[in-house]
Amino acid sequence: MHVRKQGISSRLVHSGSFDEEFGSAVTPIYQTSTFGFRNAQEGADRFAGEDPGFIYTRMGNPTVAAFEGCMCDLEAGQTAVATSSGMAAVTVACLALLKQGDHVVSTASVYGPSRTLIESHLSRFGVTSTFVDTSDPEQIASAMGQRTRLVYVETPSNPMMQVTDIEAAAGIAHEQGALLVVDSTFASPYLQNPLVLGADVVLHSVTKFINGHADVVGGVLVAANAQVGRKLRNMMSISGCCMDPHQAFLVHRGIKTLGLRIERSQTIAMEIARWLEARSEVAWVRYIGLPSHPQHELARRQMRGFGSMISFELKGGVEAGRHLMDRVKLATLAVSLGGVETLIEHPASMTHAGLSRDERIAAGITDGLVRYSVGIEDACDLLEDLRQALESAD
Ligand code: LCS
Repeated sequence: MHVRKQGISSRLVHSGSFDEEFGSAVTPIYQTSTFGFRNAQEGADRFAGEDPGFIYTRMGNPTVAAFEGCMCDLEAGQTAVATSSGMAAVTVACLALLKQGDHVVSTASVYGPSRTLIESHLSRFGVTSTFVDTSDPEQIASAMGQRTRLVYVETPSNPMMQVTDIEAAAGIAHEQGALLVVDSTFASPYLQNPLVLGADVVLHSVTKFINGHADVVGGVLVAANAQVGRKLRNMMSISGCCMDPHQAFLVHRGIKTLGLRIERSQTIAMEIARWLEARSEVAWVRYIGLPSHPQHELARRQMRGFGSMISFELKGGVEAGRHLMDRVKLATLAVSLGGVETLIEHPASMTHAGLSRDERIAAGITDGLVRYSVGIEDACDLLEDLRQALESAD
């Protein structure tokens, strides 16, 4: 089905969702580990890549392929590869695109485990890395070396909401013969398309906005060209980081309402961010939609909206933050983000606890920072929840 020319909301609903065999409105769950061959020649042809049929679910499956087709369409890529989790997508990208002796330049405030993977685990295989503030293109350029093969950017970044200029980063990476991989989890394909801006690979933790209902863990990689796409698919299959058909069915169902969810949650997020900024207890607020955000103008150019992630710090620091997290009643105190339910968490002791304090502070992740993922509840209830938590004496 050729749907490129349709608007994003139409494509969210329809891409990859039709089953040719019986005309079912959504792709069914092909709950099978393996696919029979009609004869030995057909099996040989499939393994040789001369017959596109399915072989074995770790390598590919119709339900998973339907979701991959949808992601390829939404991100304007050539090849999409679904993975068992967002971290599986990060791992597959790194293993597929790096070798011993290579160097990675990355965003200092990436999701904690992504940094730990690159800095503490890939280093055991001879891969070196430099983490910089990629919202400043000059810092990317000056971190590049002879052996830099990958620029790995997270934008907006978790949890500091730093926005990196994807076009500028692609220019710097390509000039040095490196590839640009963008973790676009915080934006989702509804708000930003990194491949259109020159990135080679875009990745998502589909656990977040794409699925949107806090009931599935998954990931996806989309490559701008087929050659890189083949490397990613091979590594996904070899490493066993595959998405299973039931997971794919659920995330493909979730993505249909991505636009509705984001439109609503980002409207509420703007209201809450403004409210927080005006509160005397609050030291600072980071929300991309606020003019006070350092890359607000860049986000306006690069993204189609500001999303629903807010970071802030209370004047009372860690203690005040803990007090708040323990007293909210409607927001759930939990990690993860991008779902229909509002979540609150403490990066220094939770999502980013794997980093040393020095690394965290250098990345701007202060001890008192609180991260708030806005869901689709009523704005007035969320504001009241925050108000009572801020004002409760004990
Ligand atoms: N990339 C980003 C930007 C993320 O925020 C996460 C998870 C991942 C990759 C990994 O995806 P996963 O394997 O969990 O599907 N971020 C989380 C967070 O901030 N809280 O809990 C998980």
